[in-house]
Amino acid sequence: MKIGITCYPTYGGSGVVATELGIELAARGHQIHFITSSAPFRLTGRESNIHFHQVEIFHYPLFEHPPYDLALATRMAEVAEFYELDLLHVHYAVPHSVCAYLAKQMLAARGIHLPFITTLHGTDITLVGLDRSYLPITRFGIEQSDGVTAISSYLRERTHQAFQITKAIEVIRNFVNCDVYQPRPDLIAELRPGYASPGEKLLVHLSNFRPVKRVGDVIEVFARVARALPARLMLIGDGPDRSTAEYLARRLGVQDRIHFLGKQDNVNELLPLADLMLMPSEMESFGLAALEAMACHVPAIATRVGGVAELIDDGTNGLLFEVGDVEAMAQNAIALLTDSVRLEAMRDAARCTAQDHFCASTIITRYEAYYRQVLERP
Ligand code: GMT
Repeated sequence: MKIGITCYPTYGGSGVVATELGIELAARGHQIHFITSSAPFRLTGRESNIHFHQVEIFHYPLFEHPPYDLALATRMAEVAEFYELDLLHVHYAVPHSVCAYLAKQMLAARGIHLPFITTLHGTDITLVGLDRSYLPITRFGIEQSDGVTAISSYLRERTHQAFQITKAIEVIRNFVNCDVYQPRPDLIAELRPGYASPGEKLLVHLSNFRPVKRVGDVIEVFARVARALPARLMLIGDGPDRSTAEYLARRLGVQDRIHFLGKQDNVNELLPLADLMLMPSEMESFGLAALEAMACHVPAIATRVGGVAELIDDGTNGLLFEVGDVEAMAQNAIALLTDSVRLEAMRDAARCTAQDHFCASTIITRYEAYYRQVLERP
């Protein structure tokens, strides 16, 4: 198939899923055309069957806000026509589903049929799309999509409920390439000493440091853990709450025990170094970061929100807590980190969950089947 993919190409989970999906589909022989504002960050540019079409935005002094949506719709229509795309797959509804709808209508006027699929990821439904300024048009974009997928059952229910739509939504959960994300003893032996001394436990948090991730809770939990046992923390990612995290780390006296790594491309090499992940988010429609850690043999301490329970089975492959309960998260992290038998069992269970239920090999087949289903509709 010839598939156009649009996403936010920066460091969000929806962009990661879209890019990894494109890479996996290209590896299976499909022609993938990324139509985005910049090159998706996980692309190396060396992959076969992958093409990148940058959306150029024309700036004019009259425009207080240059109309990116129009430039994107125009580029989608152009690429679809020039490269004879079979379908467009847009990730994150706002504004991508509406841009795809515009592109589809532009081409329909010229006798070209371009179906499009929207994948809902999270705040496009739970936050941004719910704002009155976006709700009606987001609902319209979803309803006009030829196919809609959501990354968890939770998000599907939430969409039906919040947008009052009856349209069928296919649940296709997040995935991870279990060959790329896996425990690597050689790499651990080589790299871990750079982050933790022998005898120290290593915790990790990976996010885009937005308020929804509650990075402050990560620091609070870690400070309690570090008071109880020798430990270090790797913070991977960057975003608006980074300086708050730095300030809090200083206030709690743990700044020297934290590696602020910023944005990293090779998280698959860093995650396996850790013993435990912290993901105390206010909301996660799924929790891709936890899945990536689990595939690397690292269980997560997370919050019982959104679709997280579709990934983490409390007490088996990770631990779940109420949002903000940093005391319980810390005490349970300490108990787990000092019980090597239980920790090892949880690490094994985490890796098994990723392998058995969320491996790219299984989930990509679901996307391919769904594409065919949408294309075969009259
Ligand atoms: O915050 C978002 O909703 C956007 C998105 C992103 O681009 O970071 O994150 C969501 O998509 C991920 C990939 O599908 C999910 O694993 C995350 O749980 C989800 N984030 C939230 O729901 C907050």
